Amino acid sequence: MWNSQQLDQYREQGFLAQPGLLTQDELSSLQTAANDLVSRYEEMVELVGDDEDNGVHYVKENNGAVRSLFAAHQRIEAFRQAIRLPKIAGPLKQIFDNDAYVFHSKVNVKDAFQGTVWLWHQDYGYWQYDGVDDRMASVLIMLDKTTIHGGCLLFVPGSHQWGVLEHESDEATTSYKQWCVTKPALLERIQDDRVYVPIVGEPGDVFFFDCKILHGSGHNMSPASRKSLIFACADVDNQPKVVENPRPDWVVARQFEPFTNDIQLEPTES
Ligand SMILES: O=C(O)CCC(=O)C(=O)O
Repeated sequence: MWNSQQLDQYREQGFLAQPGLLTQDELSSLQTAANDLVSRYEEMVELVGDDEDNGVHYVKENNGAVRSLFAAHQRIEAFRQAIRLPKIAGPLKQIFDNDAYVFHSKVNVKDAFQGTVWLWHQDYGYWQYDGVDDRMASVLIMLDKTTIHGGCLLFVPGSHQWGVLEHESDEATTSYKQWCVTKPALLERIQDDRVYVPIVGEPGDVFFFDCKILHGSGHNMSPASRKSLIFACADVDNQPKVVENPRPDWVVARQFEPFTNDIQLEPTES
């Protein structure tokens, strides 16, 4: 569980880093599962399926490299267990002051030389269209060393307090339809490089972040691939309402079983 300083820091800057949070064993089982899913792509598609509503859903880059694979937490035991670790489920329950469910999960891959950009966005820039409110947060587990040249994430501390910025749909830049912050909205907020911080680190480092933090990441210019496992989570009382064009189950949960049931919230100590 977090102490009150950690919780305050999360609330102020919109994210909290916990370097080395996972043990080597916890990390190894996630790395093995993620490496399997990526390297045995064809085989895994046969095994677990790859359609709109079932199985692990893969997104490939235009150049053929795997970019993301969604929904593995429903089928891969190591992923199911990771989100239930008290050191991960506990802080999420503290953030919401309530139980939480997994809205979606994904392994993001930035393949060596081939992994491409995630344009500047707030996650809630996507999720606002899914019938949920902003009681949402994500946890990112680094599965590989993550460097600036490898196209690490950039966070803008405090930007979660800016409200929902103007987003537009971009289907041209990458293979994945992205909702990104418009250039005028970015120019208003980002005037120089001091505004953002690179999220670099080692395998096993964990980052919790708010659904409205402004973030993005560049192309992987390095010879090292990097993967991260991200769980997008929501307050159990924040379930998607009916919307006009619902997105499929691999990206918008239709199961709301809390993963935080075993966590007892106590008054936070400093
Ligand atoms: O993995 C990355 O580099 C960026 C991921 C991201 O921004 C997202 O999944 O929303």
